[in-house]
Amino acid sequence: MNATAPTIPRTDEHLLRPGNTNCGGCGMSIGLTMLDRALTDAAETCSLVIPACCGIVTAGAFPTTSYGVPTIATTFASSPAVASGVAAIRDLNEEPGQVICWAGDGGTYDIGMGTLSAAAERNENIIYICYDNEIYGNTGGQRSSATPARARTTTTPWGKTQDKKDIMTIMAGHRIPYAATLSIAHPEDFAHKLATALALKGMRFLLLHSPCPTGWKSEPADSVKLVRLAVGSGLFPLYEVFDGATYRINVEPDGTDPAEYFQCQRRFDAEEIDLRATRRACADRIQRLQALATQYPADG
Ligand SMILES: Cc1ncc(C[n+]2csc(CCOP(=O)(O)OP(=O)(O)O)c2C)c(N)n1
Ligand code: SF4
Ligand SMILES: [Mg+2]
Repeated sequence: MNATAPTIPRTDEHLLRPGNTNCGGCGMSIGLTMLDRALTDAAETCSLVIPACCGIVTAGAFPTTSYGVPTIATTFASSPAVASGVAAIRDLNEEPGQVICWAGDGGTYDIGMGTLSAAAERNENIIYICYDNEIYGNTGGQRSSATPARARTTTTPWGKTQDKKDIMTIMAGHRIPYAATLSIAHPEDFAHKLATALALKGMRFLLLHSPCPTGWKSEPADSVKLVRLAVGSGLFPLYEVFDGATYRINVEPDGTDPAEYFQCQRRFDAEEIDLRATRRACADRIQRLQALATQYPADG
């Protein structure tokens, strides 16, 4: 008997159903809704693989679920390995559909890094989306290696002293077919990158900046504004890397002062932040990407 991957044809069901328990203004909810739209527009089927994180709490209590597609809950560290197996069965049976890992930053930057790196090195045929809320949100807001410097978390009450890990460079270093950053403040760019990812095969890594009003101590209504400020200031650039070799910047920073981003979140003490150093770091980040995009431009 052939094992079958748990993909089903899309119905008029949404990927994220109404009535879930996510906090108001949660970037992950908006990201899932935008992912749903991209899949529907591309008439794609999918199954989700989700490790321990807010994204699996979203599903709710058995036998009900907030997900309208087949969803596998995995242990914290194993979602890329589980997704690799599901995708291998799908491909063996020549079935259609995408296997999509939907994982938090803790499961991606930290505890799942080993299985993620292994799946990337094998160029597994999966889409991996990290919704990066820059903390372990589900367990009370502890720091992760995605937490930016100076952010106060429950385990860094005086502000984190280390910088955010540059996971895009790590993933590009695996020379996977596609790595890109996403923002819920730029829906057309989001849709374009999902369409690009869906058209490719192999390991595709997408990093979504995902506001978390609960952990960021921000107003739920400010979520989209916040991540727009992050793109505009160069704190979270929007770009693509193909095969770890060629680069494209999708939205140029607009001169926003990063101070505006910090001021809207009580996880930062504005007086503690060295704004001159932060502005310089943003400029350096963009200049480095511009140099790569000029020297090694992506086609088209
Ligand atoms: C091996 C292991 N360690 C710790 C936990 C507890 N745990 C569950 S979810 C989570 C935090 C997840 O953080 P992240 O991946 O960033 O997702 P978020 O909660 O922010 O959505 C932790 C520490 C666990 N389930 N398994
Ligand atoms: S804690 Fe943060 S990531 Fe988790 S559901 Fe609430 S807003 Fe979303
Ligand atoms: Mg998180």
